[in-house]
Amino acid sequence: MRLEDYNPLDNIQYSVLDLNGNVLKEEDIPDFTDEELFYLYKTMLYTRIIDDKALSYQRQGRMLTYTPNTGQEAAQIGSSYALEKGDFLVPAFRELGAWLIKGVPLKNIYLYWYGNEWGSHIDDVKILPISVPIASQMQHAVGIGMANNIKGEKDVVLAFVGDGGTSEGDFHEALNFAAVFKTPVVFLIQNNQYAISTRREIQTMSKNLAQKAIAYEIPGILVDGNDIFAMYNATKAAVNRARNGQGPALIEAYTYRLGAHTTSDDPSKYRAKEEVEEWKKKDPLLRFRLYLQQKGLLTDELEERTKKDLEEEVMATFESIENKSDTEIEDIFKYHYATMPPQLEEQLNEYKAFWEGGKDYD
Ligand SMILES: Cc1ncc(C[n+]2csc(CCOP(=O)(O)OP(=O)(O)O)c2C)c(N)n1
Repeated sequence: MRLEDYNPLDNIQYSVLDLNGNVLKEEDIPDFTDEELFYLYKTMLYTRIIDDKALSYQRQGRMLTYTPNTGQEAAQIGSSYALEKGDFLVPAFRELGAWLIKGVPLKNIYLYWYGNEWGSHIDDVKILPISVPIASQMQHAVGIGMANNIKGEKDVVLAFVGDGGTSEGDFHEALNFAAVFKTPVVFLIQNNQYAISTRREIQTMSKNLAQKAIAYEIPGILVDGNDIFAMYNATKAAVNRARNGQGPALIEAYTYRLGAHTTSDDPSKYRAKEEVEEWKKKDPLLRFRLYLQQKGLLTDELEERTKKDLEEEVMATFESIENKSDTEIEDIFKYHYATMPPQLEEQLNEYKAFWEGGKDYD
């Protein structure tokens, strides 16, 4: 497919499968082996189980704040599967499926959400750490793209942002510079319909978010974000053109956050149960499962067995990090400056004294 053939102003989502897993566009089915298809589904299941377990650990008081991904698996997994090993993934904070596809070990992910920044220390994977300041990662993505151009490297950057992030200045600055410098960056908006409690419709007057590409003279495409094949194809097309020196593109993955914004949020305060029920019918796992079942690649028995194995793996991984931090107190203070300034040193000493328990201080 060519991104240039799609006009976001048409406001039509690009899809390959319908809600029942039937093929809408036979010619757009990616050329995956059976093993690849199963691997993609298994990663979707893995993502869902990791989410469910993290929520239950948090409710048991065993995990800190966590950002659920349920409902957004196809947007994350389909897109990141289009990357090569040398390509960079630049996440926001809700991209669990993409981290897994890129090769981030679950241990790191759980460590991070457990409150240990060492989780962000990931060897041999081209990925930036989680970025909580909304849309700030967009600038970093463009910087990496510019560096790739200067070095003459052909690697591409896939940068994620939420629908809320598109209202930040960083988003627009990044798109502008990416277009001006023709950087190999694919911008992917996970439009899960909400920025915490602010629904997309009241956040911007644009009909869709893909059309924001037009102002920057780059291709923009609106994609059914719950369709793993559509997400893969659109991202692959954007990645290919970026690698060929044709510059950036913008993809809007139209999806839905089925769970809460974080474990501190109660979505029933700002959205109707009926709305969530409607989106449950569009669950990306359901659609892909139906497709695989029709192809004879998935049975209930295989699904149950796979789930059980994954659950055991997820629980064992969490237990391997729980209450086992070997982080030094100094780590919190050490990495901000090459040489620690006196104020920070004073704070470190106070903090150490506090933990040693021997000394009162104001
Ligand atoms: C610069 C900045 N402003 C505000 C916040 C508080 N905040 C955290 S998440 C969030 C909403 C983000 O919405 P969106 O970009 O749609 O991503 P989503 O959470 O839906 O994945 C906000 C406002 C922040 N982290 N950073």
